[in-house]
Amino acid sequence: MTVQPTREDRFSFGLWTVGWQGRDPFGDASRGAIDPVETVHRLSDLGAYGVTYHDDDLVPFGADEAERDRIVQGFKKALDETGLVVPMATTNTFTHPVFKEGAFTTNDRSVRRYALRKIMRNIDLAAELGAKTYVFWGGREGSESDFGKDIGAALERYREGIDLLAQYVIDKGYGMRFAIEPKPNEPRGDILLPTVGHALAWISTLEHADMVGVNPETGHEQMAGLNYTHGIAQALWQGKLFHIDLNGQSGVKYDQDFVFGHGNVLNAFSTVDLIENGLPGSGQKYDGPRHFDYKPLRTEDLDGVWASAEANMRTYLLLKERALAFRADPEVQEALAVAGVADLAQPTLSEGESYDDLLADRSAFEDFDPEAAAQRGFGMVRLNQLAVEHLLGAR
Ligand code: ASC
Ligand code: MN
Ligand code: MN
Ligand code: MN
Repeated sequence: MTVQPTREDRFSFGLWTVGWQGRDPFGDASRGAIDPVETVHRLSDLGAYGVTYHDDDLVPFGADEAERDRIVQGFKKALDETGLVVPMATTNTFTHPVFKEGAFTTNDRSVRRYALRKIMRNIDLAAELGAKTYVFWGGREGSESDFGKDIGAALERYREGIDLLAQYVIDKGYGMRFAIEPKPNEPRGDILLPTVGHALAWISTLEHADMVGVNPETGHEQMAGLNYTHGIAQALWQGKLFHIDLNGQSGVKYDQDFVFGHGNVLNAFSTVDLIENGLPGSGQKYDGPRHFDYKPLRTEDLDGVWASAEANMRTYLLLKERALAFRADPEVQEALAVAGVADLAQPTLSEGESYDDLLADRSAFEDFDPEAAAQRGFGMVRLNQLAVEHLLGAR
């Protein structure tokens, strides 16, 4: 069983993931900071291909130009030495208290203008580092009071901001795409664009909608009680799955950011199956990085941090192996046929058939026997059990 990650697997990690020091609302940091240069080397040794960052993960907030330059040069040197790439970058518009009421959508216009400048500055750096995707996670865009925010105006300002940044990227020739990352709540009581569906609908209103997609995070959809695999499937079908944040979550509660698979493991299995096998009916397949956005548990020491990074990749590769075996199993293929899964790819009307033809087709209604059709068993439980048995390594 080969579970050794390689560059071809295209695993990537945020600096902020392994770098999380364990600070939570109830407790102080339980670990020291890790230098980004060390992170690049450790991730490379573990077999990852990419590293991602928020501006402030790399260069501490408020550092002067000379310090910024020194840090960026050191980071670039580590990338050169290891061959690691920066596929994606993003902005921290949530930690500093200046963003406590929002960034794109705060009621304070001066903070909105400052946020745009902070983002543009990091987009320049992201382009220099070769990033092709720029993520927007609007953790502070939202409210706790339904009376404190004009939601319509907030969505307009969000649109104004993303439209401006898209125009900036086009004018600069950066060749970058944007990915909006939904989350229902935390840190704000209610966050704007809370789910993949909300984000997709809002994206359709943008001036450069073609260059804006989504970056769904496993746990964020599950915090809303939703099925992550369905969410990324719809985004994929709409040509909008630009990036993914894989992690683990156990039900509807605070954002746990567990290791991928440490939570709803059956859904993690269907997630990997979808990523690796695509949507058979429409032939669409995700081809971006397998990015992990998790937090090593606060209980871990530094050795535990690197072991947890490895755990994400091992889990992914094990699930990938199971997914391939599942698809290749003749009994699974038979169960899929009984369930009629592939039949759904057949259009409901024949080619050239009109609704008049449908109305004239007596077999579709007048002679159709709904009682007989209702007798059909789809064998979904058997199919699901086969998935569980493959997942458990029993087949
Ligand atoms: C991001 C992103 C998140 C948050 C979180 C910060 O950029 O994708 O989910 O920031 O990781 O702790
Ligand atoms: Mn999260
Ligand atoms: Mn994320
Ligand atoms: Mn996160």
